Amino acid sequence: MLKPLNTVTRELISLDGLWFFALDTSGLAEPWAGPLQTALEAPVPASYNDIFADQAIHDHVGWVWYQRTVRVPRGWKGQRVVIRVDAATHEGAVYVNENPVARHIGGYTPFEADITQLVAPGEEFRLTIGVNNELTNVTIPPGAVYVDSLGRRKQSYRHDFYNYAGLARSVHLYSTPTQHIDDVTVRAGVDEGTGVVDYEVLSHGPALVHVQLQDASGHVVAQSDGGSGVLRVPDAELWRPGAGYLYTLIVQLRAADTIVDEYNVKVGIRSVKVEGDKFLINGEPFYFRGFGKHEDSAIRGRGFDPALLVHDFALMKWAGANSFRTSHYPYAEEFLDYADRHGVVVIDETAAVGLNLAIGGGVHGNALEKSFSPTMFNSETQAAHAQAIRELIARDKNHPSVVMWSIANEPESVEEGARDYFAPLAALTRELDPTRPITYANEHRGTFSSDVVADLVDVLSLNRYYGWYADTGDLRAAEVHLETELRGWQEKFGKPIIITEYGADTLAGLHSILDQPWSEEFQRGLLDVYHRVFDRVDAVIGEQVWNFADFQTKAEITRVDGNRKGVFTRDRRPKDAAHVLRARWTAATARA
Ligand code: BDP
Repeated sequence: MLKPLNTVTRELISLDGLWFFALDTSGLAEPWAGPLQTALEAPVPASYNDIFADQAIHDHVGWVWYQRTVRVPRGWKGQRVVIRVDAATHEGAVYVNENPVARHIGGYTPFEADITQLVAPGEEFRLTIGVNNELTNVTIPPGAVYVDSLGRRKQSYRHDFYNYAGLARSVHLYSTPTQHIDDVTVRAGVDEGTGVVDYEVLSHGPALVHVQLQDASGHVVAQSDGGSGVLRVPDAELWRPGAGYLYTLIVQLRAADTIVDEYNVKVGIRSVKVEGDKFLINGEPFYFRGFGKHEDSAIRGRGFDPALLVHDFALMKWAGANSFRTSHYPYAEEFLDYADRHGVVVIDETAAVGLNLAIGGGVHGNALEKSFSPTMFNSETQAAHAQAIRELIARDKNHPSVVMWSIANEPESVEEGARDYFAPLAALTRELDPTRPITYANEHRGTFSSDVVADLVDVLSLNRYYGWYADTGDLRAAEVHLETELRGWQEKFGKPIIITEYGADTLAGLHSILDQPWSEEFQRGLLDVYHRVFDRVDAVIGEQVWNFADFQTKAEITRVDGNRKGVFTRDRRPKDAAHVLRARWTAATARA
């Protein structure tokens, strides 16, 4: 799934802006059949929930409708016309005038439709996109829709972030020639200083493939003909953490002397490998410092905003972070493009969060029934999960910043059924991408002795809350228990360990001289404890604090206007803990 681009043969129009908007409760039988009868307008990209001052829209369960008119540029005669939706959370249905053209389930990956036959250059058409926010036991992430005692439809879910919905990323109309490039896969590695770039091009039509690799100043360093091949770059300038050097692969379809189609892919030459308990980037041990994040901000919800993107990266750099995890879903592609350019290391996660009846929103409970069973997370859920993995890798495979796939967050990993559920998914991930290590984020019930999934992955990613959910307020006990557990994992598996979550809810401005949960001092103190332990356990090769910033959740009595484990507030002001991280992480950067 190639991201739409302007090239010498392709044009791109953004359809972002204000669209007409209506809930399906407005009594419209076929909202796509004519102009939407509504007074509401919704911004794209943005989640719709917090935009209107309206509880019913905020809480809506089901379909909503977006509509606008689009004029196809008259210069697109003879071209293929495609509509591309970067994300419709969680199900999207696209109509061109009254024609259904695309239907897609999975709220965080793109989809598109070739609409050439339905539109005419120079003319307008009506574009309607339906978006459904319902989650069930067979969607990724899972959830359940029920009818409450007042007869209202409600959505429940087990993940600890608000179920924001709508068109939170861009929508584009783009053109390609009829003979065109369908897909490009690049796998770059290093062989004793020589960059080795394997490429594969899928194209439509008889034209021949020619590829050229250019360095950052536009010099051709290698080229080749044919749909697949290997390019060798002596003395390659490597893509490194902190220095995202990028080459450009220019892919052309050529017939006689004309360029039939052209597409460009940024290429970072780097190697990634797990060896013993080390994570190697370009053969050197890498230590992950950073955060679990969310796409989350006031008003926009999960809506993409380039100002927020640049600011978040700036704050991560200020703190001395070198990496983040796309917890708990694939982020907008713009995040990865930026990370590629700036040398930020990414753990890329699917939206498989909440496959665990024993926890709800991080608050631990007891499972009354098994998570993996024919009536709960079953073979249909597993098929949806496999599809989520396929779409994640199809979208993100060419990004050098992505060094590892995380196939799930905190699934049930103790039950026997977990192994049957995850073994095929781990195998699928490896088959789709043999070049990157894989992991999943483990929750605390899955200890080194009870977890039945950990041996399927290369890196042990542990989310741990000693001092918070366990040993609440007791940092001395937290230190002992954390260290004992980490040593247990180290001895049993001999694999690298990243603590992919650790932290404490903290109300900015609340202070205490005691170990008082929710105070700024407690958050700092907890981070200090964890850092001391990490520095004593050799297999620990990374620390990613939960969370970068406070974020919205569903209404819960354990949440105060959302989850407050942010090191920054929701409007991105530092709590005291941010300074602790900055001191530790910038010192580490200076040593490296
Ligand atoms: C973990 C989850 C994360 C939660 C966090 C918490 O992975 O999504 O937000 O705990 O409870 O269970 O803060």
